[in-house]
Amino acid sequence: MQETLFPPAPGTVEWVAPGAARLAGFLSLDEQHWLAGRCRDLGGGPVGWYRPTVRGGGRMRVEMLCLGRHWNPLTYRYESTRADRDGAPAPPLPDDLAALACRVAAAAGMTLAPDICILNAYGTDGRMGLHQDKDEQPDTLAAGIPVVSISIGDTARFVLGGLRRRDPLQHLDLRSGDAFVFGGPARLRYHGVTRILPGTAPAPLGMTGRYNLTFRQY
Ligand SMILES: O=C(O)CCC(=O)C(=O)O
Repeated sequence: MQETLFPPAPGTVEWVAPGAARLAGFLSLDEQHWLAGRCRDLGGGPVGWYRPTVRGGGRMRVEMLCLGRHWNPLTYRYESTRADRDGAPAPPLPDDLAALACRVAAAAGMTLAPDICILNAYGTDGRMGLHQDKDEQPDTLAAGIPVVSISIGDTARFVLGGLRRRDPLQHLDLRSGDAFVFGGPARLRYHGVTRILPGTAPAPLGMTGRYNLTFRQY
């Protein structure tokens, strides 16, 4: 499915697949501004952004910071410290960010008790290959507890596939302030980001590139 020419009206919950919804314009501009500042501060903090190397030696095309638990790109496991980087403990997931994720999940009629946030910073040439989020606990995955994703800054071309890598892909734009939720039967769908559209961030945010926060329950 190609992205439609006109974005959906703000405040709508647009089901793109069973269990997968885009909530366009979920955050007001003020909230986006606040969240961009939170991302900047967290990423610039003492345990901040780094560019991970994955199994096989490839470097990711994003900078990452994990809150709550660290996702180790070499083992594909969640760990308490950043063993693949500097051994520092994963910073805690702040309550205000966790509360925001709960608000998004509730708007889509789902519940989540987030204890992890993977915060990604995309440059204008950033992207993320097609993958499944399946490193949380088996019970979480089996229950279809959702992943909540929030986008800030430049628009991302997001792809949502099926449960098999070769399944057809839907192309969706995720704009600044949009949320995306995938749980239930969509929890293990493949997804990724094919490109960032430079210069599309709302001017008042004064940023280039994109932040994406994905909240998960371990
Ligand atoms: O940046 C996005 O929209 C997707 C991020 C993602 O797929 C992930 O962190 O697992």
